[in-house]
Amino acid sequence: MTLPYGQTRTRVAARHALIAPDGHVKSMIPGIAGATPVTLINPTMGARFAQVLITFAAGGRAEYPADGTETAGYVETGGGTLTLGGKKEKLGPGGYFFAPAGTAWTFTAPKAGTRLTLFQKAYASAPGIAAPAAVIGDARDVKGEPFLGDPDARLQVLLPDVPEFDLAMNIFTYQPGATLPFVETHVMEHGLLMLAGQGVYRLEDSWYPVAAGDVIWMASYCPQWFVAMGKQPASYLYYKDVNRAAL
Ligand code: UGY
Ligand code: MN
Repeated sequence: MTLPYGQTRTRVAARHALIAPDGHVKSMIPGIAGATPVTLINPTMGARFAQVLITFAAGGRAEYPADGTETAGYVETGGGTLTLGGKKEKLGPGGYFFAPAGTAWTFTAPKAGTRLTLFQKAYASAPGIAAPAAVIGDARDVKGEPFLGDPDARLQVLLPDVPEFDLAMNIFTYQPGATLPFVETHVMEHGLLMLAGQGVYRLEDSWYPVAAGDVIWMASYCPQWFVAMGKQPASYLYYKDVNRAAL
């Protein structure tokens, strides 16, 4: 969509942000070559995690070292080869992974135009709870469960829902007209990528029309609500910090 000069749907507020694709600017990241990384959310915005979109050219690669950062990754389009924890697997659209802190990983041999979204945070250990293990999966194999009993709003939980994991990565798919059942207000933060369709997102006291390609940051306690609109289902990928003490 071409907007008149000097206009954008992007809004960056104190406790939420909508980043529309028209405003993307690359910022190179060590270990990434032959690709365009865009850091869409990070602590400079007030977030406690980062959301990065990497769009690969043919022959591009991403190499991440073993350090204190953990990464959940999702292939939106295209595909490539993931090397993680002694495994080497091809990921296509819907392929995803979790690389625990202390585990190096690479993504190589991408198809031209591959879009890989990363959610990254510093791993938070908890007394008596083991560190999480690496995961490689395909969203097509994960059943969507009705959200709070609504079969028109289905949630796919991509990572194990156990205390070892201090982050979640889910896909929410809504039939046109379906909604989040109430305005949620919670301590967990979200990073979100609209994968398909359109709708209206309420963030604090603002209502935003959103469509595939849009990215949203919701800080802790940002009141949030969504309604899917149009004739196609709407779906989004999102990150959430989970399973750790309140203080
Ligand atoms: O998991 C969640 O908190 C989810 N229901 N939030 C959201 O979709 N904005
Ligand atoms: Mn939520």
